Amino acid sequence: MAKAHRCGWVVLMGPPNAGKSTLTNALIGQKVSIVTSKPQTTRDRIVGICSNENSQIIFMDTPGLHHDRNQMRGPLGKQMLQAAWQSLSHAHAIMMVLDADLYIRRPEFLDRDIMALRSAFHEEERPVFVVVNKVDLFSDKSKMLPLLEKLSTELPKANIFPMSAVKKDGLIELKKLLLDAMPEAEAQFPKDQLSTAPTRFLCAEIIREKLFEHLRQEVPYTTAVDVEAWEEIPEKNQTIINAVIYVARAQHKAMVIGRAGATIKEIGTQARVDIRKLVGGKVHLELWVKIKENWLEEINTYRESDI
Ligand SMILES: Nc1nc2c(ncn2[C@@H]2O[C@H](COP(=O)(O)OP(=O)(O)OP(=O)(O)O)[C@@H](O)[C@H]2O)c(=O)[nH]1
Ligand SMILES: [Mg+2]
Repeated sequence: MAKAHRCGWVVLMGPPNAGKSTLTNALIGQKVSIVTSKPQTTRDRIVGICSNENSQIIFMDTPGLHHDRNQMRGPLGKQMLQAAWQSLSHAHAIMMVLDADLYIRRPEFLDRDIMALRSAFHEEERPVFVVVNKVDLFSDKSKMLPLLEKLSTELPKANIFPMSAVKKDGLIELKKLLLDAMPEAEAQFPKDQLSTAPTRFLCAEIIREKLFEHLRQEVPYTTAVDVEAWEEIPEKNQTIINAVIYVARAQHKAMVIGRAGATIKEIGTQARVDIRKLVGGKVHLELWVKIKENWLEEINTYRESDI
């Protein structure tokens, strides 16, 4: 008898910088969500789709939930919280991603984060997977035992899963467990579709990733990117893209541009390499920096209408 087709939604949630976007990309096998070493990189729900002949799992990567609610104030903070909690309501299974290395170095942070987890998920009926990520960062795996014990005591119904998203250790096993948790259903998206995000949005995200990588302290948090113009010239196999980097202050504009334009040039060069992989063919990328003091109040980023 033919195997029933499974299809369902999985949400990735957790504290900032735990590796949710890295894990999303690893599960999809392609980069759909940007990754940086700075916390609070992801600002929206990012949907990545993993299909094969008998199944389709739709992953929702979400913004990290900061333990300090004050860090998630204002329209941007509100939007980030909303993206995370709304995604949770659509999920058939929940994946909490935690940074194992952080809790081994700073055990007191686990109590803080586990309290939030317990209150959110102790009566959860859906399958909960607690991914204990970044285990590649320490060779003595016994260091993990107190952490695993505490998690299984506090979250007795959860499936605790140590792994490394960067090294892809444990990935196949995790996918199998997730698949078993998916309902029998037909595919909801074409099997070759990797994300529901429009290419223009993914392009703006790539530029934002490079801003996070090149700018220090609070500056990347005060920037937003908007792709204003997009022109495809098939006869030249070229895409011309104009994007605006919004900053909140004149001082930040100078930092984004850098001395003699060096920083923005580097951001543009690196972004173009990744955008080429996304769109194929030649890419001509023009970046502009504009000051818009209240861009944070006027957030109008891409919103998904499919769920
Ligand atoms: N060593 C190691 N580093 C990892 C692993 N997974 C993620 N990282 C690193 O952790 C940092 C944060 O990764 P992200 O995937 O952006 O984390 P996130 O949870 O999506 O973060 P926010 O979007 O800011 O909430 C990056 O520097 C990653 O390279 C892992 O398994 N091992
Ligand atoms: Mg992220």
